[in-house]
Amino acid sequence: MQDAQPKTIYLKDYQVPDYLVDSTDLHFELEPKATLVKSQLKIRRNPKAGQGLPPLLLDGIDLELLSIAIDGSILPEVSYQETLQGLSILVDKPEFILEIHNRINPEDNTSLEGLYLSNGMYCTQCEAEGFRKITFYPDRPDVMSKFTTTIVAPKDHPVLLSNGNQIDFGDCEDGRHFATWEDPFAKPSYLFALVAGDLENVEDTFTTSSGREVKLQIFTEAKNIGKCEHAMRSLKKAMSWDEEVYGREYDLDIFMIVAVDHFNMGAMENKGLNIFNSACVLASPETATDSAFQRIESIVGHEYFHNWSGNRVTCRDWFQLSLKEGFTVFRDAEFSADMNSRAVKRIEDVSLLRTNQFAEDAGPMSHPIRPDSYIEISNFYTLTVYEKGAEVVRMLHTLLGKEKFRKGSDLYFERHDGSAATCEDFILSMEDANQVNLTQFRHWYSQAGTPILEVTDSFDQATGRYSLKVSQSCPTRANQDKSLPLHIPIKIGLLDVDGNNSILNNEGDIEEVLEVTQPEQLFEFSGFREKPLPSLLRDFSAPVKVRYPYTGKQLIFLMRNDSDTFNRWDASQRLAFMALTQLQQDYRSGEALQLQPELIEAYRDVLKDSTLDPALVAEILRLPSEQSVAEMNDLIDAEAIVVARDFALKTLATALAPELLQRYTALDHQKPYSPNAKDIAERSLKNTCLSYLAATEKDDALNIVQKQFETAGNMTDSAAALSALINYGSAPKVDSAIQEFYQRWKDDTQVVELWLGLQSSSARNGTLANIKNLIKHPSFEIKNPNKVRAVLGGFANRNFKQFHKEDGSGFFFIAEQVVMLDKINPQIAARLVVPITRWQKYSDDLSGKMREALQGILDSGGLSKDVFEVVSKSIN
Ligand code: B3K
Ligand code: ZN
Repeated sequence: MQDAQPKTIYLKDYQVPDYLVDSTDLHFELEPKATLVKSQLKIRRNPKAGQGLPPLLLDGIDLELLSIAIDGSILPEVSYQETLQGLSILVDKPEFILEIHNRINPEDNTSLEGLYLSNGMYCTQCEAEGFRKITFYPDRPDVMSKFTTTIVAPKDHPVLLSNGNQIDFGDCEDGRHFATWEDPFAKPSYLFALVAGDLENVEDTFTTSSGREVKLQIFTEAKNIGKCEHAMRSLKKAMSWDEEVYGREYDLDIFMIVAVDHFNMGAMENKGLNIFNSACVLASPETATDSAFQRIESIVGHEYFHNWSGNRVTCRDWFQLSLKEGFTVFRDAEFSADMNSRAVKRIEDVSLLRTNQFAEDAGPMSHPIRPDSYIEISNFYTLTVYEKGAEVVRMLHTLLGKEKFRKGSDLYFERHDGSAATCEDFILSMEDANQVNLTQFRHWYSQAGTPILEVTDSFDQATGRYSLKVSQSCPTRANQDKSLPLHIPIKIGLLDVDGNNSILNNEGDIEEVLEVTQPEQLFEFSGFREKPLPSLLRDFSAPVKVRYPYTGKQLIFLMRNDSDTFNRWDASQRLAFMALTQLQQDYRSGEALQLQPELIEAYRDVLKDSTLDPALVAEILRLPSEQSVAEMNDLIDAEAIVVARDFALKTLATALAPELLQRYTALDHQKPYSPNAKDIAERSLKNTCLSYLAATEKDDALNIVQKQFETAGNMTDSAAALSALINYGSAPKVDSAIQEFYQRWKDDTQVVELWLGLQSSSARNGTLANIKNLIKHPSFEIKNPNKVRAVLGGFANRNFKQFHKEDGSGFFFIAEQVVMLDKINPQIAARLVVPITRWQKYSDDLSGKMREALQGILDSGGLSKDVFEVVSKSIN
């Protein structure tokens, strides 16, 4: 819990470690309430750290110290001191063996950091600073050590795992058994892992490009053993992909994944022993939706790719987190794009970025992808570090091109293999491998905020010259220096009156990457007979907002003709946003609401276009979420957003009902489930049509929904129908569907999580009361982050309408839960509070209520560093 004065850590204060740890031998005797940890560390003064022998500082939290010895002699109490952060030990020689014995209590560890129990299984989570909850250690990523781990446990925990290769196992004299694991690769403590439990596994092999055979194992509780196939297939695909695209081969003889029900995030890349949230690894057609299948493929890939971008080359300090996370998200996004529909993957990622990362970057926790300070590092595992970080890497890829980017990444891996690197090292490798200068590009690492590009154009009929003027600006944070101009790649095309791409230069290119580097810059093109229409920021080539005065007609033209699929979708979003803005204004000025007939016709055309990828049709049809509309508005009027979007949705649904039904019926073929891109695309469109039909609230439409609910042969269709019923069905039918679904699936953890989430995101009035009942339901468990995310997170993040009720009831409820949850799991509590911290952007009534809720949290006292940082930064 909170120190007297939570301390801010600054990047500028970084210093190399005073001591290095050449080897780490760990010995665990597992007991739920009293696990004994013995560590033996071979310590050496760091030659890079200066003169003398300063005290050895070890991190340690919630540890019961039993003994300390140096070179076999127990240390007297005068030689060390226990501090709030750990231990300070007096040192009188430059090299020695330090042996520490301590006790920990995994059963009472509800923070899910360090060593804890999940359904009786021991498991660990050490990133970022969880290892210090296991034993005293220099728990920082630039201390890399070779680990050997012995686990002793009762035999009702038959599986004993740690990093690396198993080198020994056997029975102990007292009836317990043991296993010893050795990891030949030096690693920081955050990559340490241990698992012990009654688990089964599926096994496979992968032969690397150099011909080595690797054993692959996925461990889970026996009841889930049938749900591992998709993850295994994804793992093998990821291993081949990394060899082909990055030339990276796996390096150990074994790669293990363990599924755990209680987990703070998606998964963790521990060396050779990845630990996964069950929801991100287990799937079967009956129980998992298409998005779950895709999520699993991408997370399995992500964690596997970390073996190089994260483990072989790790981070010097936590300010460099985006070095491994931004790069690895870029790698996993490209992997998913190669395995599925590239355009749809890009649309999904950009939607997430625009809706949530842009909001983060405009909010009180705004930070650069390489933050310059933090109170609690767990709060900086953000969309900015991950997703914007990935966009920054993508921009390098766009600017350099595929081959040069690869030369840069090869050099980076070669130079820094086996060491802890910085973002600067990454850029330097890109520069040195390609003889380019990225000085200005570096500002992306130190500057927060979403840049805005104002684009205007002009055409000179006499000379046939067309010019684009681009001005860039970037909103600054409080206490931040004036923003510097960034180096921004803008991919463009220019469409002629027939919708074809014009030729842009003497090389005959129809697409160009403009490199914007100045606050204001002019780009000229010649040889035009008529003024072209610009298609700007194709494929979303930079994480920026582009403003160009498109008319509705021009957007419809782009929607129909742009050869860049992403921009076709983007035009539909701009168009919808324009309509929703108008509707909001009309609502506030008491005008009758109406949707432009041209807009309805444009949607009808898309819906009827059988040449388009059905997944893209679905993405275009789907109106921007309330949350993304809110992000685009300078001042959020929640009620007007809800009214405008509801109106647009119902008007479209009614006007397009015949075409929606036609498309739905054509796609409603019963074929065996397969999560391949084509089938996923068809289900996506089918279920988008279904949810529009349901929004008409007509009996015949609701009968179709009911029928799909009753006959669905896979979870995607089943969940889509249940969601449509929950939002639009008549009360008795909704209740019985909810009960029926639960009775059928109550023993399946992943499905129950889905079931909880669908209810908490229901836009129906009365949802908050239902949520208050749900948290008392036997399936809810406050100590399980997935359940918390489903019910409380679903409400605060995915239920715009009910969460933003004008009486503030949604905010006060969440605030209450945050205070309670903070005592159990500070990381999860700090995530949950975020939606109420963005009060500055809301209109007065709601912003006042949000502030009141935040103040209540602060006043409750005894907050963790996690919640304290998020709340105090937003309220001051
Ligand atoms: N590296 C982990 C995240 C750890 C978060 C700790 N609070 C998972 C990932 O990004 O791959
Ligand atoms: Zn990661």
